Amino acid sequence: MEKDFPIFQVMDQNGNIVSEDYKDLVTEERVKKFYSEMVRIRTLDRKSISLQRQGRIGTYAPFEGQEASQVGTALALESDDWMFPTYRDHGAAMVFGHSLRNILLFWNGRNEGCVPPDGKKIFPPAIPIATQIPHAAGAAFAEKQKGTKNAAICYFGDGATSEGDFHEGLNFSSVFKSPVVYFCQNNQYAISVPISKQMNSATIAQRALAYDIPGVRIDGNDIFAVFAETEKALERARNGEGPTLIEAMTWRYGSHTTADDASKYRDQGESALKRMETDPLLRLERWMKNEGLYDEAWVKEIEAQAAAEIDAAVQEMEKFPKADPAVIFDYVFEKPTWTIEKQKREYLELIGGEA
Ligand SMILES: Cc1ncc(C[n+]2csc(CCOP(=O)(O)OP(=O)(O)O)c2C)c(N)n1
Ligand SMILES: [Mg+2]
Repeated sequence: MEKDFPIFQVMDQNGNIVSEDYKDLVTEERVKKFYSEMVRIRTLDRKSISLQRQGRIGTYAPFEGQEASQVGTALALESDDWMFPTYRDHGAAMVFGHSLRNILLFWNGRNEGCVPPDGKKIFPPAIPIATQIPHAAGAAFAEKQKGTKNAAICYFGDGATSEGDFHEGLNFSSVFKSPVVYFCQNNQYAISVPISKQMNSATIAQRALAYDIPGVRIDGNDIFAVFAETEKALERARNGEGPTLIEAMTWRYGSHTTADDASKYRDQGESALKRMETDPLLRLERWMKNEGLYDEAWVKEIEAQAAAEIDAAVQEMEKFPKADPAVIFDYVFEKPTWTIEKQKREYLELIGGEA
């Protein structure tokens, strides 16, 4: 099966173009956009880890290593499309136009952080694994029924493909030809469970066969491959040809979350080596150097811009009015059960607040 689903690359790890058909895709302007967005989201990611370590946000899920997958997909979307992220896809949400302040509020446990800017169709990050897959199938189907050309992108990890929701979502959208792109970031781990213990099939892409939809396997650290295949899948979706499953091979360099220690279950040497060889930013840098387009002053400038933008968002997040503790009970169900009301009363009494 692995040879039926080869890993598609436009650019190899040394920054050389290996798919001549896609040469036109690689323009200086596009490279600069890809690079600067990857810097922006990496800066947010690193800053968030340090905020968590200082107790200024809650548990955080880092995505360093997966930037090409997130930026390449988000930049392929049209502004009226839908985005269904997981807890690890706020890089994609940021590139698609989410509010940075709200992304940080989310990581501070605030329900306000789930709200996208007006008109942006970005769902709250799915924490329960794979629940967003049927949501995306349904939202995309609704767009089709309304006769629009809008599509949806749905992100999930390798672990999510073991869930029933994955199969239900793919089946539904295959039958009804929902305009949705299923984008799996295969970072090869579901927390501490390696993919070899997660599934018996050699690839995730081959699961598309069961639903008679296209399944492709790509190098998720090659931003050109990500962009090209996502665009192609979106075009199919808009043309009424239904969903596509993309398996993007990648790796998270950090831990699952700030509450996890990857050294307990993963060879750190292997991760360090992967970073040297496959880092999506380094790869683009190598392309720029090969072409004589790497400009250190420009890189410093975009790094400084990203840092300033993120610092300003952190200040806004920290200035945001304090949370009302009652909201953790108020948003469980539309109408609270008597047990939740009792818990709320007891909790507010305990902390000296009012019911
Ligand atoms: C329904 C459900 N079961 C279990 C969990 C606990 N859990 C949180 S993250 C995770 C692993 C998911 O791995 P993967 O889909 O590969 O995504 P990644 O974290 O690697 O991005 C699990 C099992 C959960 N959040 N939801
Ligand atoms: Mg995973």
